[in-house]
Amino acid sequence: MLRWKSGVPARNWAVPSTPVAIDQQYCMYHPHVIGAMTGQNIQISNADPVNHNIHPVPQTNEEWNDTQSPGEAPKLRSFAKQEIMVPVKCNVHPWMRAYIGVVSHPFFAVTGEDGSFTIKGLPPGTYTIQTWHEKFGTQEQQVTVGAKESKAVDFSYKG
Ligand SMILES: [Cu+2]
Repeated sequence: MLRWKSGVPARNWAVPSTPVAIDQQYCMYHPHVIGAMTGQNIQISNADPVNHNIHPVPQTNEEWNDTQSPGEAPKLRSFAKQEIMVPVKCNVHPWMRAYIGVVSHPFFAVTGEDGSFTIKGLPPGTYTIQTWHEKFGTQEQQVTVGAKESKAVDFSYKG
């Protein structure tokens, strides 16, 4: 997960109307890491033939948990405040874990299988970009982007 940590102008950035999906399947969360804007809906679904109980454990947002039985309709939930990251557990299956990054602006991304990411539409300026990894923590870099300019930013983690 990456986001612009500082430099983004304070603005009422539009919240995407499309929810971010998280699915409970084979007793795992898919995907393992998601990013959502503050106030953006997170759509939780259960594809398994068993009950799950999704239970985010935030530090600054309100905590909640929800039982979802097999075949039950997807639920929509959201977080009001920025929080990097909200760990998610399942009250039924102790090994289930996911992480939700809640960001106050739309300039964030979750890396793909190959580690790549794209963040579009950033206004020109100087920014600090921060990465987050479940095991290897955070890293930061400063980047200046001009109007209509594309910049490549590389991070490497030693495992
Ligand atoms: Cu579960």
